[in-house]
Amino acid sequence: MPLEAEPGGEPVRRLFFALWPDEDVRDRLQAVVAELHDRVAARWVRREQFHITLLFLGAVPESDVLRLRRLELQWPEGFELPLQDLRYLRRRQMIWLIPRKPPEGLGRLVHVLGEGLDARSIGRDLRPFHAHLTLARNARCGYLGPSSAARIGWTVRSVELMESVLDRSGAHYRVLQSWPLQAMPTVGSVE
Ligand code: 2AM
Repeated sequence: MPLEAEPGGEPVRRLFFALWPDEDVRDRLQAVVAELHDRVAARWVRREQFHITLLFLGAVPESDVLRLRRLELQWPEGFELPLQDLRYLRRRQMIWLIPRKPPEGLGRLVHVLGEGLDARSIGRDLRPFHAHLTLARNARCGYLGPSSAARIGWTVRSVELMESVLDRSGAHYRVLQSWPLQAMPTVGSVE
């Protein structure tokens, strides 16, 4: 299905699925920003806005928003998501934080989600998924070097349906729905 807004005047909302960090992970992400802040000119993502987009839906007609909120899927297990590498995308002027090796659990989650939406004919951005957390836009810098703070261990236990609301100060994100992933096996458990 195409991603364009629905014709016919039905109200639409700008939605995406994301991983939404807890306060502890936000603190550590903010520490990475604080470390870079003085040496890189950029529009930094605010602490309360940090997230990783899994699938971008774009303009979703109101009638599909309820269907999405009631989505029932066979969610995979939660997983550990280490974010350790800073990447500067010169052409796009963005700074990303990325996992050196995206965990299999992340790929599984994006796959389950994509299949689930396709089976329900809900349109989405079909571009391939590149795991990243955007730290900054309009960034102008050279080599970023390693960040001592950028060794973030994030235990992902849920997936979120997000709404992006645009106002004069830019985009604001809010969680519309959250689904728990399957519990991870306990490490070291003995039969
Ligand atoms: P970005 O951080 O790499 O820009 C909300 O817009 C979120 O959806 C952002 O995290 C953005 O990723 C992501 N996104 C993915 N595809 C998008 C698209 N086609 N338009 C706008 N945002 C998109």
